[in-house]
Amino acid sequence: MSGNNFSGEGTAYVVPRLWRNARIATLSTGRSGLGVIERGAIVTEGERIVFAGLEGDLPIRLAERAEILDLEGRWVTPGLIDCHTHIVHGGNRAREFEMRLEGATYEEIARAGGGIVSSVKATNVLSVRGLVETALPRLDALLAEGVATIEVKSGYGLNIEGELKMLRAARALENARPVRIVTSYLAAHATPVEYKGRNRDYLAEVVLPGLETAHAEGLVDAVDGFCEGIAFSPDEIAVVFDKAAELGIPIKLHAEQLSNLGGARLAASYGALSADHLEYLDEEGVAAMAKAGSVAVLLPGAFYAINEKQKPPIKALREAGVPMAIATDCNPGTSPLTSLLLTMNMSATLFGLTVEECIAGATREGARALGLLGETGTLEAGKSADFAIWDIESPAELVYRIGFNPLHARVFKGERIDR
Ligand code: DI6
Ligand code: FE
Repeated sequence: MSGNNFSGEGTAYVVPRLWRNARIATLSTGRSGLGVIERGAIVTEGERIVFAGLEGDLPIRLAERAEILDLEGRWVTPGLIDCHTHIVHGGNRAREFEMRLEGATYEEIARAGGGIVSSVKATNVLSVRGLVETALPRLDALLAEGVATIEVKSGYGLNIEGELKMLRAARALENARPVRIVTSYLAAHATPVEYKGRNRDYLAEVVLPGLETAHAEGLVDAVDGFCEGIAFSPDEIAVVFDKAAELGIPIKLHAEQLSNLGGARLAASYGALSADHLEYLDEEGVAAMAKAGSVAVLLPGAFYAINEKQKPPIKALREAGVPMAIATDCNPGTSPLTSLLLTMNMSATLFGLTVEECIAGATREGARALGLLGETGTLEAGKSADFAIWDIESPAELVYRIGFNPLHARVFKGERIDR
């Protein structure tokens, strides 16, 4: 895949690539809307974008020596970003899905040994290699739609070794495929059976020491938690966030998914990168997020799969200027979804996001939710050369279609990868 590096006389010289004859949606904040440039061109040098703009404005010094790739008028967007997933996990919960269709409740399923506990069992029996192998088909489904960056959470180990294994598997995905992986430590996802009714002991004996170990191994890009009646209270989550702050790790939170416990407010008080789900977010939570600059990560796949009726307060978020990202939440229980394109469609149809908000939510705002906006998420000079090339007539098609994939090719760190 390399091949455009010439080394001579001790200096490496990279031949720039000129991706010309393109209609580019830069998503640059310096431009309005999607930041569209008709008759656009992108120049990459190695892994970096060095120019993205009007082909007519191309500096001659770049154009002259570049390898030319004609995109034949196709649309180009930043590589997509799925900023909230649980793609590393063992097993599936199809049987549980069937039981729900037959009328069983979550509680009954959990009592029968199903629910999150069954995913913990199925995850902990696998090795790092086994976890990678079972995650790869899900990863490949996302990549086939032009995804370049994926956040992956732990949270189905619920013991130190299990959480470490999940994070090692997540990191290993980056070696298995051309993709950028960002990890979140989510040991505070559920209480394991052996700690039932003893959340504080679980935090003290597993979550906190596990975080120190995982961090020392370089496995943690962010710390996450599940703040919910069936999981952890704000006070308990605060214990985890205090440790994250002590270690200098950014935080994010599953908040206000099934009820309003003030999780988003708590997360915002720690300067959270994001608060995610947010169906039950109130005005106060919106204001706190706006003040902290935390991104609202919307997860319509989970909303759809559990047949939730309460929608996140999109209008209030919009009016308060809270940035909105969207993600698959790919997980075996509440969102067995591996399509970011379908997620865009759901965000529009179920939550009322505009086309622009959907595309920004799966690119620029996803990067912001991961603290990666300086590196990716828009097509601008200096950023990683991650982009998706589409066979579409207009960007709205990316959001409008249901179950159709118009990706022509993707480019990751300057290298073209055909589907
Ligand atoms: N919110 C969810 O919807 C999932 N986790 C979370 O924090 C549920 C995970 C599961 O049921 O396996
Ligand atoms: Fe989640």
